Amino acid sequence: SLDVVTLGETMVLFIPTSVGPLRFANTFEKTIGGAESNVAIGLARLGHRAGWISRLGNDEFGLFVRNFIRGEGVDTSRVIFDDRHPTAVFFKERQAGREPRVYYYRKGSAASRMSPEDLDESYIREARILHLTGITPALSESCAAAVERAIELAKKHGLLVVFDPNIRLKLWSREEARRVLMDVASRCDIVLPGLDEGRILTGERTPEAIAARLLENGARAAVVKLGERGAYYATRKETGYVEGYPVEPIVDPIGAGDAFAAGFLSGLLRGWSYREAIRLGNRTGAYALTVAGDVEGLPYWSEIDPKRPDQVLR
Ligand code: KDG
Repeated sequence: SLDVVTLGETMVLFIPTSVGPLRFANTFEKTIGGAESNVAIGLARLGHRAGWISRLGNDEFGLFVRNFIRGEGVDTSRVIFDDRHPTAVFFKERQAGREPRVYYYRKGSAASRMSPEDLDESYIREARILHLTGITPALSESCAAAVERAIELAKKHGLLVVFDPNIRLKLWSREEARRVLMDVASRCDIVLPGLDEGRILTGERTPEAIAARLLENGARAAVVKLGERGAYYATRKETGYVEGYPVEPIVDPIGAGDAFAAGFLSGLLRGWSYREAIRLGNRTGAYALTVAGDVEGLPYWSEIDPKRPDQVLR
């Protein structure tokens, strides 16, 4: 049985070896990126059993993505290979001193064809936590329906449902993202927005007001991620700030939210308090900042030295 089950799209990711406009980039490193598989890989490295549900093209890149994720110890037994639609790819454009730009080639991908029928109730039922992100409902109507079905099954079988809004404005407008994601969030137990995402979703400015609105909207807990300043959380019983881990220099912030989710969920699975789980999430998030890819920075449990809780060891 699984600790965490998740579903979403994972793409082949090409990262130029040079900095500057993509049109001049001639050599690339090939890896993978996908918010949900990033979280699953992070959890597997921290010692948990994670399962990732998706569709991949029945093509070379599909096999690469599956083998990569499976090689990290994530269960991929429910991945469906689609003969008619391809595996998606995306590119990062490295910009000096700034966050990389992302270019997707994902329209009509195999994963965008995910649907409620792809979900196996007996598989989901066995897990303790369902992790979802707001990327999946942005991919297609059938993906949005799959997310709804996953929530329904999770509730039926008593899983904790955790939701990272992961707003991707290359996939839809602010207005649509807000409408759909607030609706999804209303059925989830824990919501994990970044500060900017919280502002888009609720129209509020401060972490306190954002978290309060997410609780009113239906969540049991909200954690607003504040980068190097850590995170603010609120439940119906407690609120507070949990300090962060400044990292210097930041190589690439993309994927830090997923690394946060992996650490946070690991803490919850270990039975820790919200505060302790968020502290671990802040720490695993900091590791992700140290590399250009999405998953290469995710720490192993053996690197998380509990005797040195204030340190990022790399
Ligand atoms: O959270 C990181 C993700 O954004 C990245 O891996 C790619 O899943 C991805 C997406 O859709 O942006």
